[in-house]
Amino acid sequence: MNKQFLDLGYQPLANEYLKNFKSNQVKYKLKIQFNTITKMVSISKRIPSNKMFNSSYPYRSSMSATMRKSFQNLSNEIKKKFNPKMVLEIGSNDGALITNFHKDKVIGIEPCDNLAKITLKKGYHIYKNYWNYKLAKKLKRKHGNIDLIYSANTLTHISNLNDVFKSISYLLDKNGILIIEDPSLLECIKKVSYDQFYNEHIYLFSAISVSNIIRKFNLEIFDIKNLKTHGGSIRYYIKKIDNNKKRISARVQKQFYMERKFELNKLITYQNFAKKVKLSKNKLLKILNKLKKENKEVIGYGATAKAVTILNYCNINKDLISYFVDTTPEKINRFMPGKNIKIIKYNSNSLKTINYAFLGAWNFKKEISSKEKIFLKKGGKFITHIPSPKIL
Ligand code: JHZ
Repeated sequence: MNKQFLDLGYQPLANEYLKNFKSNQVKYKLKIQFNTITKMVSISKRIPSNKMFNSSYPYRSSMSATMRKSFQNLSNEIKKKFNPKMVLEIGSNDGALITNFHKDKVIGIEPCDNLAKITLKKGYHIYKNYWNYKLAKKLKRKHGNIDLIYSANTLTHISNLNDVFKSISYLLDKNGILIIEDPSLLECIKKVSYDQFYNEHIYLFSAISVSNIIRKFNLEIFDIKNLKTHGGSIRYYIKKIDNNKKRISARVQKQFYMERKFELNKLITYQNFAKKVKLSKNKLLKILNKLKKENKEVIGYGATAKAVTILNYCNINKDLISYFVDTTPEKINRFMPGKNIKIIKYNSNSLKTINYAFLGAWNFKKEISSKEKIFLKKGGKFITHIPSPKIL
């Protein structure tokens, strides 16, 4: 049974960066719910995939050194540990992972035409499709069973999870491995990172909820890795239940233990989280309003989807954050969704005359801090809302 616990107000599509600001940009009610039976946390209103993931999707996985390194490390691990005949990536984006593999040993699935083109041009084998059973059948006819399927930050974006895992289980070799990684619900609760919720993130996974759903399709988690990426993610290593060759790592039980310890299986945890979200909003607004009173300019660093949730939920306008800087070509000279706040192309002088920068990309704090040593040295300050709003 679904129980709503958080209302983040009206939110535009998190990656709909308009060229010209429109005060009537379409917004959707964003409410978050917990299923007391499956223990799944999800948003209550689903937007059709083709409205969000189309030929002008701006998010590029390879825009940060941190993510490029993470995908490179994973591809080395896959080659060394599993040595698969073929890797299939669901949601290959601009190729941050697949370009680490030989062109004949990897297939990408990417429905966004602009992103698919990037890897197609490099000679990779890409299917410009949404992931579903029909596609899985087509792939099986063409390539046979696949021995390694990988997906990062994609499956949580697909509404019909039963179809997702049914299709994977159908295509995966009986001794095959499925690796998925997505932001961790436990980390979100601990860090009060409510900005992990936006229309694209239909689900926020925990080991408990993933395990509950995949079991229906003869799949089980055999290992888990906690990652620092995207504000705390979990990489799940999954196999078929009837494949007894792989033993279940102790890390899996440890994760279940931690998630139960933090009571991720109980509604009250989410109700308490919702209270903390309200406090976080008030505290952030207090900081920004105080700086405004003191005539201090604040800019945003990293025009993230996450920041869109914050701006629209807290009703932050350009009087509080005057503009954002970002490196993504697809976002530059556009407006933060739902807000009259412009995104300016980042360059090494972007922070030269700036004193305060709000970390929209707080998940890259380490990478950004080491890049912005001069800013910090001259007394520049970052502002973050994680885990609690403060000037760093
Ligand atoms: P980043 C997206 O969310 C959307 P976002 C999506 N739904 C998802 O699941 C997650 O990714 C994984 C910029 N930047 O990765 C680049 C700089 O400008 O936190 C990006 O626009 N300079 C698919 O948007 C943004 O910040 C820098 O030095 O919340 C980071 O976006 C760095 C490091 C980043 O994802």
